Amino acid sequence: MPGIVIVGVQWGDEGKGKATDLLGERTDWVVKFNGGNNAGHTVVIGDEKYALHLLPSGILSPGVNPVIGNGVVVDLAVLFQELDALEARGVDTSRLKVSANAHIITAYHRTLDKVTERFLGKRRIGTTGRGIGPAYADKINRVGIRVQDLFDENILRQKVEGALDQKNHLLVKMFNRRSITVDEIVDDLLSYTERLRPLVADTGHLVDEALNRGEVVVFEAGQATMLDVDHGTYPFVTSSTATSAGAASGSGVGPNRLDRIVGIVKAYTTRVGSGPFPTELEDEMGEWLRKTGFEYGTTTGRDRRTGWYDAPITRYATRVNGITDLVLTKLDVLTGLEQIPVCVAYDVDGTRFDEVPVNQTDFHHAKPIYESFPGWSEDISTARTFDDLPQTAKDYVLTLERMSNTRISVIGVGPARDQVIVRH
Ligand code: 2SA
Ligand code: GDP
Ligand code: MG
Repeated sequence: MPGIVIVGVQWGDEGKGKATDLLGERTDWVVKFNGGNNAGHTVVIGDEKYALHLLPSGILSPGVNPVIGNGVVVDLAVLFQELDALEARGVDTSRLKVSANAHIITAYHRTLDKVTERFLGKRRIGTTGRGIGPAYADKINRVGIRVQDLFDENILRQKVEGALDQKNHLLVKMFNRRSITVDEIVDDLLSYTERLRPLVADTGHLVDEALNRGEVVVFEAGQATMLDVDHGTYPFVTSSTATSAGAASGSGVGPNRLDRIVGIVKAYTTRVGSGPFPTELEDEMGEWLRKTGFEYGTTTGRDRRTGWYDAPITRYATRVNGITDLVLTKLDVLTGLEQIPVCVAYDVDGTRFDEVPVNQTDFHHAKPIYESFPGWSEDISTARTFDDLPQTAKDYVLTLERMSNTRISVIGVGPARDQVIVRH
């Protein structure tokens, strides 16, 4: 099975970085296909902890070829900061390739992201402020700057002029900001050209040839199903395709190259930013989950909102992504609870919904209908086989598996690389 996609099932931070890293030993390529430095993947290797934003998690495995695909938006300053920081810690980053078709995040995208959020006030999305939405908007609006544009100053200048035209009007007239000059943007972008040149490639072609040779390629999603621009809780979503379909369009290979779709799902639920979250706990229990699970944003440090496991969301993600296997993470965090509630359906203004409602207002009104399952008090962080788990923990996993109609193949019992149970 050479083409493996890793996607988030819920609202992100399920542990995709660790899952990708785990596959590292048997992987030849890791392709990031959507998002940008809004992502935050934490990988723990021995005593070392790495927080990756723009770079694919596979960069930490020697022998893996990391790729930034055409579907990614690249902030060049962040790219080189991350590379320098990893190099300083002894990680070999020399195999990284960046798609010539990836779009660039510029200073005006970052500024627009921040001022738009401020302007929206209570209606804000709660973005990471990294310029992601405005960069994708320019891509769709056909005024984006691509990696390949950096190698022709004339073209770059024309494109930046075109992109700034309407934006300066908006910045000055609507947001009371100073206008941004073409020169400052072009000079900044050109300052990266020589360092960027050797990294740039036709990455779709490279990955396709690797698949033809039978090499293993992991397509790593940023964010998650419920943040996907089409299938998530729109408008409280990110601006890219974070579901498995994006793996093909965002890396330039055909959908028939995707053999396994692995969904990463947390044993409870978290969300950063605004938007509906039926099982959210805004009480001491929620604070306990946040503290115990260490649920703070990897990129922005924001508190993550926390709540119980939501089974309809996993069923929905399984359908939308075509998930073939689930990795259940952070089961260890639930240790010590007497009872563990699981959302099995929703009550929407008196009507029962067994699946995620298609109507946004319904999802905003959805109240969880819970079933409770007995917890366990034993430390499970050293369990390495399914049978090492206490019976009630096994039952919890089997219940979630039954509710999602998909096999839970791997269970996370701690942040470290070896804290996993692989079920055969
Ligand atoms: P954006 O910046 O335009 O992508 O924000 C739009 C929404 O997408 C959410 N989003 C995320 N949610 C969870 N984790 C993400 N990455 C970081 C992490 C987040 C952090 O791993 O912790 O550090 O705050 C991520 N990236 C985007 C975002 O919260 C908005 O709801
Ligand atoms: P990602 O965005 O999906 O890659 O996830 P993040 O890295 O943002 O957040 C997941 C966090 O959970 C990280 O701090 C991981 O080190 C940690 N983690 C992953 N799997 C497990 C697990 O099974 N148990 C515990 N306790 N922590 C885990
Ligand atoms: Mg994250």
